[in-house]
Order: sequence, then structure tokens, then C-alpha cells
Amino acid sequence: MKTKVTVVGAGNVGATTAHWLAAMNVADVVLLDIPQMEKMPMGKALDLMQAGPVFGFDTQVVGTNDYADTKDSDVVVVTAGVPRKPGMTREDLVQTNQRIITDVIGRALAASPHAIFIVVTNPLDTMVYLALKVSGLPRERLFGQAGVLDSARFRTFIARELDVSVENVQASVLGGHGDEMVPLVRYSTVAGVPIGELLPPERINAIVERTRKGGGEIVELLKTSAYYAPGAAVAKMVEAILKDKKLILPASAYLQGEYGLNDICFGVPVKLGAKGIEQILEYKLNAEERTMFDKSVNLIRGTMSALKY
Ligand code: NAI
Ligand code: 2OP
Repeated sequence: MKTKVTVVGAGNVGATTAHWLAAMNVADVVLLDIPQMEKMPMGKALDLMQAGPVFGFDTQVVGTNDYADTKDSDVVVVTAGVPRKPGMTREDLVQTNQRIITDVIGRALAASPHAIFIVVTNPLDTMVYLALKVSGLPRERLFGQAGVLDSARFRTFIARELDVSVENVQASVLGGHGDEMVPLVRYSTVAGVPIGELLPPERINAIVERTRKGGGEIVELLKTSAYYAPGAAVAKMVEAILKDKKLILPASAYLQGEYGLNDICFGVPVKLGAKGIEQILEYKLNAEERTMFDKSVNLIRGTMSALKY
């Protein structure tokens, strides 16, 4: 049986997610945007599908403004929202994107009551929290993408610094998707060797800082948010679900006591498979990492307080 993935929001991140998914040939894709965007999603979908003969994928890609076309999706990716402009923090986005997320989740869930939802809209952890409350879904079936992207940035910088393949670099970034995110240096390795044994502390600190500000660096260059790596990160999560891979990667998940935290969505390592989040892994944190975690928690709770119910 063919699987079906809906991507809500056919802008930069949504269309790029659809692009990676089509190239991976893992599911048919429905790309949805609001009626005000007229036939834009139809145009992108048709263009993307016509890459199939060149790249060798048979994925059906449908563009639409109508949730009826999203019916019975296996996974729904939510990228609908306003991206950051230069000088704007993710937190500035709360109110506009709260309205959008509330609208999108209600409609998408009505059309696909059994889907797994991946939220991408910023401010990420706060929008995941909102989407959970609006949907009433269990945390296993609704979570957010941020850590795969942040870890990919960290891995890229480590690989470039050491002139090795990114495939040799394992690294994890936890915490909230913001400038207080927590790159876990102790758990980062190159071909199994901890990076602390390969790089001096000042180089590691510089890489950590660049990772934390990785989103902002791209906003300054592009005058809008990143989308190639974010789209790839989402596609990786979708693939893990559809192929039931039991892949361990970071995701923004609703915590109920894990890491001593409650009633917050926060980036933690999870096992992703056909049921969505199948396990939340608890790494042992030292005092320094715990302090960074707590700072990140405070930042997210501050953003959450901007939600208006
Ligand atoms: P974009 O402006 O290119 O696309 C957003 C699309 O959402 C637009 O086409 C817009 O018409 C659509 N939209 C707005 N309201 C909608 C609604 N109610 N229903 C359906 N579609 C609606 O923005 P971009 O760059 O794609 O970013 C999207 C979101 O993703 C932003 O909030 C951005 O901050 C976030 N983002 C998150 C990342 C992450 O790692 N979690 C990484 C990059 C961006
Ligand atoms: C990023 O990290 C803006 O969240 C977006 O690129």
C-alpha cells in the first residue's frame, strides 16, 4: 500500500520538504497552501513531479488549497506560518503563528484522524506545545523538528573543521530550538572518538556558538529562514516513521517527568518508528550541561507565556 504525506504550507520549507521526500521516493506527497496563494501549490507540485523521470521516482505530488485532498494521510508536516525576517526573533512570531497553527491543526486532523504530525513552524517548541493542546493528540503522535537540523549544522561544522566526512561525525543538539539550544559536546564523536580529544576547547566553543546561532546566520544571508537543511531534516523524520526505522534522533517532545521537566515541549533524543515517538531517551547530564538545559527551558517557558488562550 502506498503511503501519503501531507505538507501544509507550500512555501520555502514546505516545498523543499516535498522535494526531498519525492526524491527519496518514500510516499506520495500533498502540498497544501491557503486559497490566497491561488494555484501556487499546484504549480510547485507539477514542477516537482516532472523531475520524476529525470531522477527516477514515481512519487505522485499533488498541490491543493483543499484539505479534502489530504484525507487519510499517514504523516502531516506543518510548515504553515510566517518565517523570521532579519532582526526578528523566533519569539516575535508567536502570535501570528498561533492563529495559523490553531487553524491548520484543526483542519488537518479532521481530514487525517490517524496521522502522525510533525510541526516545523516557529517558535518551534511553543508551536508544538500549542498544537498538542489544540489537537488533544498523545505526545507519541505529535512532535516537532528542530534537533535534526541543529545537529546537522553541528556535524557540518565539526566535519569541516577536521576535514572528514560528515558521515563520520555523530553529534546531538538538545534543548529548545533557540539561541540557548544545547549542543552536547561530550556525546559528540568522530569515528567513535570524542571531539574533546580532537579539537582544542576554543575551537569547540566557536563551533558550539556558530551552531547555536546557525539559524540567524542564514537569516542574515538569505533575508529569510533556511530551508534546504530544514526540509532535509523533516524528510529524515518522515522516512524514519514510514519505514519504522526505530531511528534515534532529537525531536521536540512533550515531557512528563523526563529530564525532571513537565508540561513543556523540548528537544530530547527519541526513538522514531511507525508509532511516532516510541521512546524518549534520557542522557545523563553533568552540572554544566544541566545549567545549559535550564537556561534553554527558561527561554522556552518565556516564549510559551506569549501564547494567548
Ligand atoms: P514561507 O513564508 O516560505 O512559507 C510559509 C507558507 O505557509 C506560505 O506559503 C503561506 O502562504 C503558508 N501559510 C500561511 N498560513 C497558512 C495556513 N493557515 N494554512 C496553510 N498554509 C499557510 O516560510 P518558510 O520559510 O517555509 O517557513 C515556514 C515556517 O517554518 C516558519 O515559521 C519558519 O520560522 C519555520 N522554520 C522552522 C525551522 C525548524 O527547524 N523548525 C527551520 C526553518 C523554518
Ligand atoms: C532555523 O533554525 C529559522 O528555525 C530556523 O534555520
